[in-house]
Amino acid sequence: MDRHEMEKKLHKALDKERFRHTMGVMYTAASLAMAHGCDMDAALLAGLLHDCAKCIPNDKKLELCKKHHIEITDAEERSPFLLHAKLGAFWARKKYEVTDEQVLHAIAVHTTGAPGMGVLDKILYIADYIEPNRKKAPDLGTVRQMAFTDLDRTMLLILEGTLSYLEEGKGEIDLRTAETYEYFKQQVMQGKET
Ligand code: DGI
Ligand code: FE
Ligand code: FE
Repeated sequence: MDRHEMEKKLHKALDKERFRHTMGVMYTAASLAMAHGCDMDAALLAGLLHDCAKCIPNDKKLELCKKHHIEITDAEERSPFLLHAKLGAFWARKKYEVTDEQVLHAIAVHTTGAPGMGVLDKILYIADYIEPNRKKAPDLGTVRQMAFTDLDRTMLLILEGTLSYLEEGKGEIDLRTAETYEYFKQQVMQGKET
């Protein structure tokens, strides 16, 4: 299946706003790939499909994960929207015929992040946060500028923002998100020492 065919399929599967966000993430991921010497086609594909499982009811997400033996953490059980990342990777493989494991991994970890994330994983995570249609975060200007020069520091900045948002009582922190934050804190500290 080529990218334009996928786009048509997603246009039906997503609501208008999610589709607009998807296009924003796709092109932002491509730009970040250019800036950081990463495969642009992989970035486009990851951006295009990252939220492909977003627009289904939460109970259906849980049901589908159980049916397909996709692991559900305690935090995911209580906040099933988090599962759209793992389920998205599953659908990217099954419904959109993606075989590139790096693309599938980037989709699977795009919401919580993961320790040891690769370049494509970071690009998708960051593109999701900074794409032009996003307007809510207070530090977006700084994050957008930093994204084109330093992926690790950008990850840390976004994770700090996400954790403080969740700590305000906006949601339960998944273990993965906390581990990812610790990982990037280490990465950035080590980078400063050398
Ligand atoms: O699907 P999108 O809205 O485009 O973006 P996303 O998949 O990155 O999801 C963003 C939301 O996920 C944002 O509101 C913060 C939330 N989030 C990230 N990590 C965690 C989390 N929510 C909870 N409850 N726990 C987490 O660890
Ligand atoms: Fe998402
Ligand atoms: Fe998204």
